[in-house]
Amino acid sequence: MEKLIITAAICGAEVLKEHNPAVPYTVEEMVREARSAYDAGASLIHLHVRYDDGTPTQDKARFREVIDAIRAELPDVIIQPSTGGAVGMSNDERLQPTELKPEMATLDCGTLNFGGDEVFMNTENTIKYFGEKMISLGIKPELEVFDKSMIDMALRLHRKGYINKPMHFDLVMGVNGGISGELRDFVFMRGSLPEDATYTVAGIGRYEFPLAMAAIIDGGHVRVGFEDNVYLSKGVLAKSNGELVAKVVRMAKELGREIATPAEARKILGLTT
Ligand code: KMH
Ligand code: ZN
Repeated sequence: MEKLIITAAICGAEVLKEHNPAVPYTVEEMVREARSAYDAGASLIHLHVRYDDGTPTQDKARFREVIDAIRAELPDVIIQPSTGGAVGMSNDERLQPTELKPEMATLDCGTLNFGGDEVFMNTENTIKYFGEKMISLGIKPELEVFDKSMIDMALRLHRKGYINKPMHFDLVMGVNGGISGELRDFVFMRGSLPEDATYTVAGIGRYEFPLAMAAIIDGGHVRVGFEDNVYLSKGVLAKSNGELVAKVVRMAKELGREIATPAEARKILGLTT
């Protein structure tokens, strides 16, 4: 079985210090959290950025500042900026970090309710626009799918030339508005992917570790981090993203799955450096 790529989604756009005081906002805090995840075994950082007061932003200059600071400490880690940003941002606002030509970026494959009155908008034309942009800049998309219909959309847009193969999916499961994170849902989602695709699973909240376990057994990859879940176990806040990564590493070791280095992760994902 392939080695396990662990992604750390260290910050997100919605989670706050009120939820867990270790959620990073400043550049220094972002570096601290990236390092803790890397040292524990993460090879890939899924990156949102904030201003110092915690406000989410897709500002290119802020992304550059955070990426440069992480790179200075962790030269080989894969950095994957979000193009999802936060609910309500415009397409061009969201796309700003792609101008920095990262190796990867997320590409969200459909619209979904996001709790309360929030709607995370990704129309077909938005997905095409983002897909074309990533192809033109040589960026590998991580296809964020929050439901089965979004896998179908990604496959349709691949056939139309907006997304290249080999495709890499992130099965985001348990968002309030998307598919839930039960094992039957995982089997359905995973079974709907093309044979030549790779995937990672991001279980939200209490689904994080059960779905990590399922993906480890299945040969998939795993995403954890404060963006998705702030608890190490029921009622126990994680002190760092690294603690969440370390738990996945322990689970993988018990199941005999080795952890990928960034170089090995690049090979598995077909990234060129
Ligand atoms: N913050 C969510 C609205 C992504 O990074 O591409 C979107 C999100 C997905 O987090
Ligand atoms: Zn994200």
